[in-house]
Amino acid sequence: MTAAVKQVVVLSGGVGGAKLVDGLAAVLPRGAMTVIVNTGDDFVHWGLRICPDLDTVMYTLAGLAHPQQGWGVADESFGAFAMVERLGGPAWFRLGDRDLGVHVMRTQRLGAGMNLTAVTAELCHALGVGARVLPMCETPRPTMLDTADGVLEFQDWLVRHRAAPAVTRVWSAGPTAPSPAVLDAIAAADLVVVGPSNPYVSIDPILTLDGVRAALAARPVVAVSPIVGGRAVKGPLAGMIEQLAGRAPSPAAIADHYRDFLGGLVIEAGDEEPSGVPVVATRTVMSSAADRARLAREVLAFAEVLP
Ligand code: FO1
Repeated sequence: MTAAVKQVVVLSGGVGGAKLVDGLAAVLPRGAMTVIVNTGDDFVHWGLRICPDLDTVMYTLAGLAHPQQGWGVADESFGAFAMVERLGGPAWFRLGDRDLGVHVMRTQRLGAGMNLTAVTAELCHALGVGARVLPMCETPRPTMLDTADGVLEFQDWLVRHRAAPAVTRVWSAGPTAPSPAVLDAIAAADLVVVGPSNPYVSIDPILTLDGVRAALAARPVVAVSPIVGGRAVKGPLAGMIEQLAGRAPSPAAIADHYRDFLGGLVIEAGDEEPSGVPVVATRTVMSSAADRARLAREVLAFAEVLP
């Protein structure tokens, strides 16, 4: 690639993906980044449409995200949660009062007939988020997991069951059409970055939408490994690679998962191993805003030298 990177599209899900998005937002000019976000984690809870990965990206870019958790809002109160619990309502999924404000507004705007892309843009604008944040599709497409305890929806498995039941299959229910803006963004991208997200539950829901893998195969694509030293930086990924791919968690497992469109892989220094694609090794664990910006710069620099 020779031209300076103009439009960057990031595929993101979970906390790791949002951190890299934050670093890219810090180093790219305003208007240069579009984030395509997994909505397979979405569910209806307390009668509200909850979109965890959209909110994690939005809160992170708005500087509102809970610093340790990565998801939810900093400086939260749980007055409403405590009342719901007192009334015998579902209390396995912690919703803070400020977070609730977003779910209330999103549910109200969707109910008024707006689509999720428009509602997300409205919420991001209100919170001062400059990047374009796109849900992967407009309609619900819940991620389902076949487990030893039966078929579970994603949040039920991850939060209520603490990701304990072994997973034999991850799949998506619902329509398979990406939103039009998603395919347009990929087609217009000078570079696509796949964040350090869980390939099975955060990225596959995006890849399995009609036309997405083919669109990616026509663009330069760089991924950041979510596996460091054979372990997941956060969440249940290492066990999922062993259960679903029947192999040890490693950069090669990530490279193979994205084989048909991957141009290069950014891995943790020390994890070097043959993985069939160009690789750059650096520090990929992001513990500060400086780490996020540095990794973002290294991803962009790596993309510049790819064939
Ligand atoms: N994760 C938990 O482990 N426990 C929770 O109670 C919880 C609440 C929650 C509320 C809003 C939100 O946007 C995310 C929340 N998460 C919680 C995280 C969520 O399950 C994951 O971040 C994503 O779905 C996958 O990364």
